[in-house]
Amino acid sequence: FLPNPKSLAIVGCPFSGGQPRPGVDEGPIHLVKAGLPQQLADLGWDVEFNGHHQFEDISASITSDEPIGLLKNPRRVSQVCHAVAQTVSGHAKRGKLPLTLGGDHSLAIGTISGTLEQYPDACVVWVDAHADINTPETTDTGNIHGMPVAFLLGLGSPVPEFSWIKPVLKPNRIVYIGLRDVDAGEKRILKENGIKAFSMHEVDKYGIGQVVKMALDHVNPKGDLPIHLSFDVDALDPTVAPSTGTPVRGGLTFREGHYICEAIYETGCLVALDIMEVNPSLANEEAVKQTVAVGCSLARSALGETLL
Ligand code: NNH
Ligand code: MN
Ligand code: MN
Ligand code: MN
Repeated sequence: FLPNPKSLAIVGCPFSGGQPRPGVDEGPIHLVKAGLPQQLADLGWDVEFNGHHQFEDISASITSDEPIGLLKNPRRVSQVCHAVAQTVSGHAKRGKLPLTLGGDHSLAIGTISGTLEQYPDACVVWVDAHADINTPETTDTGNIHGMPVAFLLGLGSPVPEFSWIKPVLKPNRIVYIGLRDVDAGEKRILKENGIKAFSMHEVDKYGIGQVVKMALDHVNPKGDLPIHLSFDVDALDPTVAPSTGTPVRGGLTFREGHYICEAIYETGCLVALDIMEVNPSLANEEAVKQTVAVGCSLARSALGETLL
């Protein structure tokens, strides 16, 4: 599925409305300023980047965005994700691999909807400390970045403001790696829907090589399905990626994170990539630099950078 000649489009998404901490909207700006487009061009990709997505019109058109139930900024999140879905599916239709730079992880409602529009049988590898599968009923925080997977699966009672989402993702087409902070309601949802997840416990037990193999065997048993990789940098240990909104100790090492990306590139099935939740306003300058650099190197690994 990898486009030939290798061609990708960067979808910079300066958006933070799916969670409360300001600054994550600066993530894509820092990743691009750090040289990511050129780094990918150096790997042989034809890189399209025409500036970051503009969400100002959407924000301006929403005069009041009162919570719906517990959901915060629901109209803004929904409309931003709808716009991102159209951008991502548009790039995919034109044979480009969309690389979305977040921004908070609510954006994955858009990116994965966009991917599934073009590749209805795509599977999702979700790398995260969190399962992001709360429904509007189970959420404790009301932060929509903790809910994108539930929306994509069509779980929970429908929210009219999000009715554009086609809940076409199937529970057996998503797999998690890196989980270690999963809410009680989310654990129930994962069990009830038989969703496969490899937590840090399994990473410790089997090693990352075996975990990635088992994850891909589950979600892509014949190796013939397109893969969407959605990588939340908080999957990495906070010593590796400190500048993120909800760091959780005990995460993936630098190499484990990169191994996942390399192994998925090797499948030849990658069709879309998200690098999410880099927040350059959290932590000191050195830590920000380190986190931005890790975001860039994860993207490079997923897009074919090899060690030899
Ligand atoms: N589970 C929590 C919630 O629903 C935290 C989610 N936070 C994340 N997810 N950063 O990746 O709010
Ligand atoms: Mn800045
Ligand atoms: Mn996440
Ligand atoms: Mn997370």
